[in-house]
Amino acid sequence: MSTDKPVPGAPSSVTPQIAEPTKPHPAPSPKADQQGPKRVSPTGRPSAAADADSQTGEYLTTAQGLRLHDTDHSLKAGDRGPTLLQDHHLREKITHFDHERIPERVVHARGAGAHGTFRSYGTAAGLTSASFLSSEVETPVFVRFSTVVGSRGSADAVRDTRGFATKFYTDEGTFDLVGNNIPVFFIQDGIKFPDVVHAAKPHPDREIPQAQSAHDTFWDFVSLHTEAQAHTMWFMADRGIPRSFRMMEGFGIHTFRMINADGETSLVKFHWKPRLGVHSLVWEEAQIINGVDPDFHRRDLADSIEAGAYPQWELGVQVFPDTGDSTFEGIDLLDPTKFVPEELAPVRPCGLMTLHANPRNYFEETEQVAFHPGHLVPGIDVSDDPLLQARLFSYLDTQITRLGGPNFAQIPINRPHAPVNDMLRDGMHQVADHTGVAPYRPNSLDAGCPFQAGAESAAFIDIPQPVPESAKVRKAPESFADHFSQAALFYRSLSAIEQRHVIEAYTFELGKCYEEPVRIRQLESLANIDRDLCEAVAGGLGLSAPEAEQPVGATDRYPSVSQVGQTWPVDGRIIGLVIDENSDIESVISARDEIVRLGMQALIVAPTAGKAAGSDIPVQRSYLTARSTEFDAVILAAETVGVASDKRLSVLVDEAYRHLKPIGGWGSVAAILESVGIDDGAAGVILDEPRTTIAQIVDLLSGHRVWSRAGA
Ligand code: HDE
Repeated sequence: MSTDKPVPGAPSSVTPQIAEPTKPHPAPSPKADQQGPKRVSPTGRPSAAADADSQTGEYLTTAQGLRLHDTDHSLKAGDRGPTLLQDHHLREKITHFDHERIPERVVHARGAGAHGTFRSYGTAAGLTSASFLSSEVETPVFVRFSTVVGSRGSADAVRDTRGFATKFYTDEGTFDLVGNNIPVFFIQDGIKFPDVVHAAKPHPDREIPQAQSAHDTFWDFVSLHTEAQAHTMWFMADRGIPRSFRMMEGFGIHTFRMINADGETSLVKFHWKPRLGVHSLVWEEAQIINGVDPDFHRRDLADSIEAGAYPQWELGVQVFPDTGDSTFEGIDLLDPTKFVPEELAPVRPCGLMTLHANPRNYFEETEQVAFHPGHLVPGIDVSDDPLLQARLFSYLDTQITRLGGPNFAQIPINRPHAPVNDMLRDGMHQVADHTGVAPYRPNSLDAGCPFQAGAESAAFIDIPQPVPESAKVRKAPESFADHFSQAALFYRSLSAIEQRHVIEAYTFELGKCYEEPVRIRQLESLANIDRDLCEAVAGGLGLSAPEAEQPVGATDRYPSVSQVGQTWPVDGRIIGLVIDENSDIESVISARDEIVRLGMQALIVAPTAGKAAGSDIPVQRSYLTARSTEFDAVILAAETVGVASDKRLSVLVDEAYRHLKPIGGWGSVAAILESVGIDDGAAGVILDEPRTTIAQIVDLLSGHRVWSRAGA
């Protein structure tokens, strides 16, 4: 069969074409939320390449624009003969394919991104001259969330720290806030970063386990380098398994120095506060998700943006006086394994970020985006934190390998929105259209341009911070020697149920280690941190709790680190609405509409895919494709009592119950509950008519889970 457009001049004996699925037609325009970054060339000219890449033209061409007649058969010496070297199209196509992959990030390889805007409240004007913070302006942003340890194709819901990197395309240049979802880090000096990463990555002999910390080399490292204990405690807690990127805090971790228009400096720590609150999975749920839907977080981010439930975070700063010793309330602000509880230094809100557009092309945007903590703007400078100092070297360096040379700032997602007028020239993948003859300064040939800017013309001027008088040494300050007190204060600030999760996490992780000396050494750290914690974990491992050598004494409690005990908006929460052939469709429709009206998503789960029996209502999941882990709450609106014997439903309900999710319904709900031994008066189980059921489920969801079911 041939296309309806004859190929002019083609011999009649050409190879028959494979049937086209459709006639050529205009390409659908990108989805509303996929508008992508603004495309301007580094020189400010419209990028010629920008529109050539959208695969919207009618005819298939080579990279040189040559229209192709056949892309399905290589050029051969006869239809059964060998392929000819002459086949330039085959060679171009295969060669390009052979080079499609670039090295994945050495850490944070698996990520998901989104575009959005940051609207400043202008409240930080007293702290910084940075234009995107000091006045009420809107700045485009691109955010990439990531896990740290796993490869690019690993699962989302692993126990790990999450990256939270934001690129602000400000009018004074690009500012990157490259943070994590935990406010402390593993190590105090960047020189140990290769070591901690080697320890956390899969073992070098068999390359297992993937994306896990539950293995010997990881626990060997953190028990030997006890500065890692505070960070480890945070991700053994629920923060290590977030429910969603939308429900994570973000932290710049390091202390930064800000300078205002009057030249006054302050020390600050950056915080992102999610509007939906900080929420997590439970461990069994996370493990199931990793098999059932390894893309869980990525999907959640994209789906919520597409559904219009735009994720939002408020940016805030903790502010500390810049008194010269970089210490606040006895906490060394240059030690990245320490955080400052909000009870001691409240977070001052500076602006609101809304993510409203998914990337148009994953590779071009999410994969090629290049963050760097050294991408600063006037008004924000670094501190002497030795971890941050090493990062300032690493990010630029790694992009050169990962993105194939020094010109990665010309990739559309990395292009600043501020005018670029640099004197960087040539190099691999140079695509800028530089004019002029004098890329040096001063010069007299290109009208003397470019000129250097001053403070009055928004130049970045390094804050002239005095350097301590000292000899060159390879050592850490005394204050860095305290490795346990913050782990203890964090643990003791958690609620009882969160502490139980921490105990279970340590017991699980150490239980996966083969080497007993490693387990015992980690128990020795726990003994210093908290006696009860150590005993509980040791008990689970069948070991005895060692004596503490440097026990942390009494600590204050800082409830701000706990995730339990408040209520939050339920926007974008997902409710599984389970029906069967006999469900009353009118109640199902009104329940679905009510859920949507309340800003949540309803997924109808029916015995088969297609339409709900006797209606036009589309079914989103069948009993076969649904799993409890997709839902924040389950509503059972099935009417056939016999449905209770369907194993798929009883597994769904049983899991939802064990994972402390609200369960409600009408119809045969009581029979289904009974089939899995759930009392219909149990906590978080609501049997009522649709509207009341939904209202009560919303109440429960605002606290995230039915904590009382776990005895909390
Ligand atoms: Fe990173 N880190 N890091 N890191 N980091 C990278 O840069 C590094 C650290 C963080 O979505 C790499 O472009 C060193 C702290 C995020 O693209 C690399 C040290 C924090 C991302 C690198 C640290 C982070 C990275 C790998 C110790 C939280 C993902 C690919 C001195 C404040 C960014 C890349 C994205 C990525 C080095 C420590 C956050 C190799 C040497 C602390 C969110 O350059």
